[in-house]
Amino acid sequence: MLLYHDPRAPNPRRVRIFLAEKGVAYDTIEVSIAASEHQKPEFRKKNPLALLPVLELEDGRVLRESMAICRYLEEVHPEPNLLGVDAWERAQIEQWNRHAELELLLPIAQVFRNTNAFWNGRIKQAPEFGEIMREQVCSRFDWLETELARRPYLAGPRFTVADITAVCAIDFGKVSNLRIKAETHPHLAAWHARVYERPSIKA
Ligand SMILES: N[C@@H](CCC(=O)N[C@@H](CS)C(=O)NCC(=O)O)C(=O)O
Repeated sequence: MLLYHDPRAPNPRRVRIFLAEKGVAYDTIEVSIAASEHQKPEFRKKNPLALLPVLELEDGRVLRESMAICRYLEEVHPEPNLLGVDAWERAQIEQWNRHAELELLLPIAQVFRNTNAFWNGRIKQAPEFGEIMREQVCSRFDWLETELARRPYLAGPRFTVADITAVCAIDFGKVSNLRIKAETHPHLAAWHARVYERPSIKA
């Protein structure tokens, strides 16, 4: 398997952590977003949307969208389970993973895209919208603080894909000065430290 990724981008990191948890060997090709390599016709043959990650199988078939890739990997490498073992747990994990995508990763990415000089001249920016998204992220950190006071991981008692999405989102916030602090968010910070005990986090 071959993963097209950018080491600095959050969505490819989700897949790398997922693969590390599964213990699956794979090769990588770095596609630099900063150098606009993802816009080149060669990469667009893999993903016309010019987005990372893309997973290419041995037979040349390609998969894009982080969760589609994770679902495929879970089917072909069922252990350790990261997407749920029964109807209730699968639904819980889906719910929390969607929360992590829509309530954390999306607004955090919007802060970056609309306020950071990296995107100057690359996309149209709306800094005011970026600042509105910043407020939303801060309120979501407060909300997660209350949730994680009740259980060790996002979707329940064990580590799942929802934690992978959330940690990649939160870490990506740092570039926009969105940080969780132990003084204001002790349970969220403790969860983050717990996730960082896992070797897969270095992937
Ligand atoms: N929903 C997609 C999102 C993919 C995505 O937005 N990837 C970012 C990197 S984290 C990207 O390639 N951005 C390049 C750009 O916006 O030009 C997924 O999870 O795969």
